[in-house]
Amino acid sequence: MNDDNSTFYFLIFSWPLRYGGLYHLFYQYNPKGSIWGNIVWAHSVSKDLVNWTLLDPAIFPSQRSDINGCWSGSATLLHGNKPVILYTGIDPMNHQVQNLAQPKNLSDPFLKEWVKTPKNPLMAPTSANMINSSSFRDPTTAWLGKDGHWRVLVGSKRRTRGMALLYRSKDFVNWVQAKHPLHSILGSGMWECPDFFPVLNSGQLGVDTSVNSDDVSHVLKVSLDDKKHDYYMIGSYNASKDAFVPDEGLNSEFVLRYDYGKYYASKTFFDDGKRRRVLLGWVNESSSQADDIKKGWSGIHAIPRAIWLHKSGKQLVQWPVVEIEKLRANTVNLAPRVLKGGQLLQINGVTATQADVEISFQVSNLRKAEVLDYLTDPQILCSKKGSAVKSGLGPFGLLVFASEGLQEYTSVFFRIFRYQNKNLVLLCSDQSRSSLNKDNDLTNYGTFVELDPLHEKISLRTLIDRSVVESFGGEGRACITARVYPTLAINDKAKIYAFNNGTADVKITRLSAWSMKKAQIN
Ligand code: DQQ
Repeated sequence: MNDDNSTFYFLIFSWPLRYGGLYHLFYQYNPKGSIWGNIVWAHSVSKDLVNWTLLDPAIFPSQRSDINGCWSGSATLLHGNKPVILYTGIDPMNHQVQNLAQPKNLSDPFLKEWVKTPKNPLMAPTSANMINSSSFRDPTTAWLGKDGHWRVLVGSKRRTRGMALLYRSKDFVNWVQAKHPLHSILGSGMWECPDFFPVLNSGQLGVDTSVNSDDVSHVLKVSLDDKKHDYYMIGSYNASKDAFVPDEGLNSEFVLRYDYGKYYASKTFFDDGKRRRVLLGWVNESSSQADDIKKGWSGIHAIPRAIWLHKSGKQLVQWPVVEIEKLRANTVNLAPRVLKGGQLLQINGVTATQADVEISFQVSNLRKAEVLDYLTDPQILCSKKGSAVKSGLGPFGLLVFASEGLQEYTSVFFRIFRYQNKNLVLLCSDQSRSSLNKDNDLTNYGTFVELDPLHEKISLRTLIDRSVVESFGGEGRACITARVYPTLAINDKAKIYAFNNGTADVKITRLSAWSMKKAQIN
């Protein structure tokens, strides 16, 4: 499986239940093999975003306009709770075109059958519009303007200029390309899977995709094909010009990422029932293709995250949806304690291969913080200074998937630096020792976390599940997802530790851990 194509909450009106709903998740899927190919839209439903039931593929090649593949796209809920899907079809000439599908029967809560309009394709590259037929894909969820016209974005590029082409329609069938893209950036390359949505300027609630007022900022997220990461910008949506204006200026480049590990082709949706915006993303493999074929599957979707604007207005915050806590079993709470320089503290009593761990650290002063002479890319810093490299303040954090003799472990940790007059908190996920199988991708990941290490808690939550380690630093201000395939640290052989490999002591102010029950899948 790959890209998350769309999720929405579909209300079911039935008597006597009267009111309830199902989340519908669509994603890119190869029904004939475990590596990319033969792409259809797989379809799963859930009542809680945790337990899922797989249905038959919703959209698969059947028309001239999608005969070579049904690639990414998005759903939109039209007036009266009517879902529709716009997706990219690959036509007989291997051109990318945009198609529409609708549920056959709206009284089926599972929305099993989808019907394509015979008018497809609704948007196509022509010699007149100068669109490159191999760079025209992944329509967004549409939003409604005050003029009653729907708007949708399609990812594209012209030479090296990545862009989000804008289309408008009154009836969702006839689409007219706007003269200017919503936004474009020279040198950014192809924009895959764009997403464009409002976030409230204060608070954690979400709003519908069509909302635009003084109370919201807008987020433009794109999956940069050249970098294979999901980047976003915060700004405003100028509805009269139909243009996105980044807060950092029109010429600003993509800097912020949803996740500094493996995370791509993600999508958000507005969850009306819980009034939140939820993010779903694809986490690709660290295993080799040969191993993927052997194991018979590849690609997973990360735990859905609630997403909102940080009070600084400068970045987003992400947190696993609260429903995931239903899987927590046997809580282990450790009393606050000092973790001495060089100390390893085993966290007993939880299933180490399937766990949720929350830990907070406190440092009493920053005298021992290592001085950085120049600012380096945090990922490079994490590669040079893995968990075995000592400094004054750090590395301290968690060792997960650790084998008995520590031949294998994955470490997620903080390191505090002093750079000019600023204290910098680095969060790393170090996979270099995660597996003795060297065919795996063992790259280290890292990012700075915008937090004041003297006055705020230095917190980390890590969700561990067999081959995935999803970490949330600084209460969701920095996320790193890693894929690991240990050979020794498996089943009941795996262990979890808190560790401090710095020279200065740090205090653990909170440590709670849970074994996680299995979600019911299928
Ligand atoms: N995956 C889809 C494309 C999209 C890419 C094809 C992103 O539509 O651009 O499976 O991973």
